[in-house]
Parts: sequence; C-alpha cells; structure tokens
Amino acid sequence: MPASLCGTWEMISNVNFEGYMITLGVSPPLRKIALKLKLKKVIEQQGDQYIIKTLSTFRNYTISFRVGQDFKEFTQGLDNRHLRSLVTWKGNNLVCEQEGEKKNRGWVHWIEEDKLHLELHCEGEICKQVFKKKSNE
Ligand code: VL7
Repeated sequence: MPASLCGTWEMISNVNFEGYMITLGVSPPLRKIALKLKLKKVIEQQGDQYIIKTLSTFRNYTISFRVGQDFKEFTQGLDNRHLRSLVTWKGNNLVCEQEGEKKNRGWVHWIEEDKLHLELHCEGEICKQVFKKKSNE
C-alpha cells in the first residue's frame, strides 16, 4: 500500500522548470513569471477518483481523473494543448502519460521521506519538483 499522496503540499525545490517550459513552447515573459512561483499541490482522493490542484498566486490548474481510465486534458493557462491522458499506478509511482502533439510527455508522483516528488517530462526535458506537507495538517 503506497503512502498517500493526499493533502496540501508546498514546493521546496524546482529543477529545470525552465527547460520543461521551453520544450512546451511557453513564451519568455510567461516563463519569467512562472519561474518565480512557489507552487502548491492539493491532492484529494475518493476511491479511484483523484483531484490534483496546482495552485499559485498567478494561476491555478486542476485535473480530475480515475486511475486506469483515460481522459481528455486541456492544459488551459499552461501551454494550452489538448491531450489524451492516462494515470496508472506503477509500483508506488502514480504515472501519467499525456498523449498529444508533444512526444514522451507525462509526469510521475511518488512519496519519499515524507516529501511529495514530481517529475514532469517532455521530449527528453525533465523537471523535478519536491513538495513538503503543509505543517498545519
Ligand atoms: C502543472 C505548468 C508550465 C506554462 C503558468 C505558470 C504555472 C501553475 O501537470 C502538472 O501537474 C500534474 C501533476 O501534479 C497535475 O496536473 C504541472 C504546472 C506546470 C507547465 C506552463 C506556465 C504558465 C501555473 C498552475
């Protein structure tokens, strides 16, 4: 039984977010804003249904899905692409494959030493983010 991803998480590190955004074609002014953000993740779960919110002072982005059931994703306010996404458990990793214009696009979440880890990848660029649980939870 993998450790629960649920809760409110605050970003403590963000490596190569720039490279990931460049691959997605995000404009320089938007990248500049995005790089300064301290992102928050709010992850909720009911059975196989997940809601993952990425929150910031600038913009929010929310997805909801069932593990093992593919869904349409529109990355509104991010790179604004239409994707066909599928999230599955691979061992203790929650793995999302995002099919669309960009090849080898997806993300992986896991827990390690009480931290929430996220790897975002696209066309060989890998962004690594780590979050710590919000202390009042
Ligand atoms: C979502 C965004 C950068 C454009 C705005 C600044 C960011 C934050 O896919 C993601 O999370 C998954 C896994 O937790 C669930 O959706 C990451 C943030 C990365 C890519 C594109 C910059 C524009 C605002 C909402």
